[in-house]
Amino acid sequence: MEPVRFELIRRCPRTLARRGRLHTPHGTVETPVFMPVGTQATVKTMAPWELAEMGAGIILSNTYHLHLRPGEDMVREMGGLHAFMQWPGAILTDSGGFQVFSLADLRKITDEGVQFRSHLDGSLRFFSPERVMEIENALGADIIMAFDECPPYPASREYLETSLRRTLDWARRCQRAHARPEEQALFGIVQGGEHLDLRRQAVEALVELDLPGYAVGGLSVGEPKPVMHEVLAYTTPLLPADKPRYLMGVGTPEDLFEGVERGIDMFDCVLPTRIARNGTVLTSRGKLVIRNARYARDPRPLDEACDCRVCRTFSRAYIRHLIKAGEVLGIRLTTYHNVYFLLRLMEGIRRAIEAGRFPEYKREFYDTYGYNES
Ligand code: PRF
Ligand code: ZN
Repeated sequence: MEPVRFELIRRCPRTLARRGRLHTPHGTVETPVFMPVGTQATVKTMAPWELAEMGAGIILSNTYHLHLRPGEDMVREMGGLHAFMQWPGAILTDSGGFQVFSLADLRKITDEGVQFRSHLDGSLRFFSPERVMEIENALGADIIMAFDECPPYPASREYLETSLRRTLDWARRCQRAHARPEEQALFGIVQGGEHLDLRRQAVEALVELDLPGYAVGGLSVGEPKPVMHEVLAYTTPLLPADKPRYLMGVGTPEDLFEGVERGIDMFDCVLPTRIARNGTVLTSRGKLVIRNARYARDPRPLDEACDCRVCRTFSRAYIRHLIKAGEVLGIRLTTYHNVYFLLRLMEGIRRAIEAGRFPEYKREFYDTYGYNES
């Protein structure tokens, strides 16, 4: 029995959008879903009960960061990641196959794995597929990602071929080394850059492994949007319809619509939490920079169309004041609202797919999004 079972409930008759349900050992997650990012075993500034209150069902955390600090042995001793951070919902851990390439110093990649220096203390480390599985098994997330290489954009065709061969070999090694397949679902990651034939090759090799889910990686790394859309539209129909598909590190409101339209079920992105900490909020009319002087005496909520606790309670003027004064509550409030905003957006998308009106819902969203000055 797979620990994570995907149930397909409904498909949009006019797009590739799907409405599904992900049954995990830590609850059922309605899809399409947005997963808030909790890199350091915390969704920055949010208590787990706040995430639960806003309706988050699954969050993402990171192998790379938790291995470096506090270390997976300590997390295991504390009962695993769920118990350690007191998050009752589902957790997915990314493999470090992205962070090693974006954060670590002095990387040396071989077929065996990646040697690198910790960005925290410079200590020498080695990640192989086997080592990463050991770490992800110790952390104990419900969904664990295979160790991959996320190549930069642009990269030469030759480099992408070599890199993909390695990523596919690593996926096979991850599956072999995975010690807890009954408790944790291992997802494979499709790479291949902008080359459709490489994407196809990646899908074929990974589907051969019959994994419980598949991710599309290597996108939103600087390529033009039309490239991402083309790769997605080409790749998702090649994947088995009865398995969940996860688009890694993608999550602007527009990207969520475009991804869902092309058959994606799961997303994660630091966007809502990151921009919240510099005082930017997502609203139904686009982004709003709350530090701006024009909000100094604005009695309205962050988003007049939002019913989150923050919007039901505080004015733009007050939140702007907190942020300007460097008060921690300010970024807690903007974070809460932003995560809530994306969770409600996904809820709206799910309802629209159920009602057979996803394309109309998308158009309605684009009609108002981006028109800030109400
Ligand atoms: N691989 C992994 N994590 C990721 C990515 C990837 O390609 C991306 C690319 N957008 C984000 N996070 N393992
Ligand atoms: Zn709100």
